[in-house]
Amino acid sequence: MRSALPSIPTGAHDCDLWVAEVAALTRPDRVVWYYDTPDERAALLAQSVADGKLIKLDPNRRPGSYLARSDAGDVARVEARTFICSESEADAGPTNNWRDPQSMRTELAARFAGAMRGRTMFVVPFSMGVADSSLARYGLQVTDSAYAALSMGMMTRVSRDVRTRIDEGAHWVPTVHSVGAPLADDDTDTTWPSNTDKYIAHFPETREVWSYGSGYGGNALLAKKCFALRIASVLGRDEGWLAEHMLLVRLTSPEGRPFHIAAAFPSACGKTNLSMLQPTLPGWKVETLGDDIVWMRPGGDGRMWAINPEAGFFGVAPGTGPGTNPVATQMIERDTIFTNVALTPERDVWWEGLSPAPAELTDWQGQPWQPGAGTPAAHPNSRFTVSASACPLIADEYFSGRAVPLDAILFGGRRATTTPLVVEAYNWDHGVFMGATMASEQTAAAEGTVGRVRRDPFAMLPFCGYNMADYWEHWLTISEQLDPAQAPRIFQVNWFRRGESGDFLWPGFGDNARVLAWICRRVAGQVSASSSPVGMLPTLDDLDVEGLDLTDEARDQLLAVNGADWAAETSSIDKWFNGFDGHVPTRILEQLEQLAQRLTAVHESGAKTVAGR
Ligand code: GTP
Ligand code: SPV
Ligand code: MN
Repeated sequence: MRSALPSIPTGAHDCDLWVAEVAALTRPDRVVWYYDTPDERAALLAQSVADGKLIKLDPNRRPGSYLARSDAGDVARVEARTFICSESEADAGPTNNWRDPQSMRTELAARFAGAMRGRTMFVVPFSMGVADSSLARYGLQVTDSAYAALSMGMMTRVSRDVRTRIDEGAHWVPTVHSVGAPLADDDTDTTWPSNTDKYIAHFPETREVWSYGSGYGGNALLAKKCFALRIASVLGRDEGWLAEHMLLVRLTSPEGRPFHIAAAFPSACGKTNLSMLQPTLPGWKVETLGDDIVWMRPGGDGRMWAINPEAGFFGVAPGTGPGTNPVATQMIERDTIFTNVALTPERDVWWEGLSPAPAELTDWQGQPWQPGAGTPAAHPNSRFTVSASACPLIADEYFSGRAVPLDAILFGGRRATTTPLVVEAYNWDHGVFMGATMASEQTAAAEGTVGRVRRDPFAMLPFCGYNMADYWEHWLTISEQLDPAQAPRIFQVNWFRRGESGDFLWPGFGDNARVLAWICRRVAGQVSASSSPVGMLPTLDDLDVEGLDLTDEARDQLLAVNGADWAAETSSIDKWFNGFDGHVPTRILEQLEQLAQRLTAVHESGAKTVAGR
């Protein structure tokens, strides 16, 4: 039996060897290659139901759909147990948990030894992006979770063809996942095996991922955050491209001009919703390209070209309903795996925000629930997993794999104060500064205190596989390959500003199209903007708020730049930059300086608040 982590495969035939080595270490009962063919999928779903791991929903209400209930201690990403194991600590930077790769390998080997006893080890070959496209990357996920294998089948492009390409010598990223719950002969399995001891470990130099102890979301679907963001960000640094936590959408104006927009919002801050919004402005058309991850690279033409490397959506259930997101509501009518939502007596699903609460339910933990129970029926980070092909607005590029040229990049978060509804950066450096200094209220998508404001640069705080300050430098450098006239324009948005009553000032959802329309008009050079210390704001007539129940005062508040708030913001950014050991690029420090100067100039002119009107 092995007692060390297998070394890194190089060359054509090592994939089988590597799989054998992982099996020798983890000791599963069986090793099964999983290609997600319709027959394999049907069999694995049926087996999971028979094993009590999935609940089959009523086929007349929710055809082809299932409910999974996780362990109460395994409901979100675990950032404190997520590690970047680069050779040098400085390469991980102050925002990541660093571990020495050799000592982590030893620690992991002890956890993984025998970890799959009594279980089936699935080997899942997957492609990120359409397999033939130039930006595609391949990987293998080994997992002892049928739920993870089934989810990978929807979230990525899993096929025998990928295995063939790997066998023929294509580069691939090895990823290993165990729920960390071996079974002895007489053990009965639990519904959601997991371990209180968790590791989500990344080895940037050898491009490997080892995940132990959790079966949930980004901890377990290793192609997503672990590969497509943390490892891919390192590949992008080394190869001249960018891996980003962004949605990707195409808006076509009433005149028929397409605009491609990518937007980085932190977890549970509105990416899925914006990627499939139903515009409340007449004549605008939306096509969905992606809801969570974008890979982008400058083309020889001076434009930035982007793809969504994923094939499915792992979306937040609460808040998703016919009023807020009718497209997603339709998309998950069938062939969906739900996790940690409530179950109705008719064997359908329910969550807060879907519809008025039914009189009785079974909550996400399997307990009886009634309205007024005082706890949510669905976990706040409950999710749906569905193929992107089910999205009624899915763009052709999902099938062709073609990249799209970006017109605008948006940075946004949840900020009750400070950040205006929309503001345009003065230039690329200012835009990178906006991304670098984003802050947002923490959500239920990760373990931690919900509501606490934290800096989440580029919405990549939990997802950047190397030093965050070096990543900013990479963003600055990459612009040298862009034609300034054709480079994506950069904007900051905030749907979550609150008024004095504590309510959101902006209606959000489909009405966000009003902001996107202004952004498209800016890109097209059709509207002007007014300068403010923090960037360029819409002028009164250009932001279409026709038909909204919005007072003049609310509109002023939405676009207000409050001097005291921004003084606090700049000093907090300054303090935060000091934690980067002199790594922050000079061009970013200059942006902070310029922001402070613009704020001082306005202050000296006597204004407390400057709005864009
Ligand atoms: P991850 O999958 O964790 O990366 O999340 P996400 O960024 O895709 O967020 P998502 O679109 O799933 O939205 C998260 C929550 O925010 C849901 O409960 C939504 O209903 C809510 N939300 C999304 N857009 C808006 C908006 O414009 N306004 C308001 N008030 N809430 C929104
Ligand atoms: C996020 O947290 O940003 C998600 C969910 O998209 S997870 O896949 O669990 O990371
Ligand atoms: Mn996400």
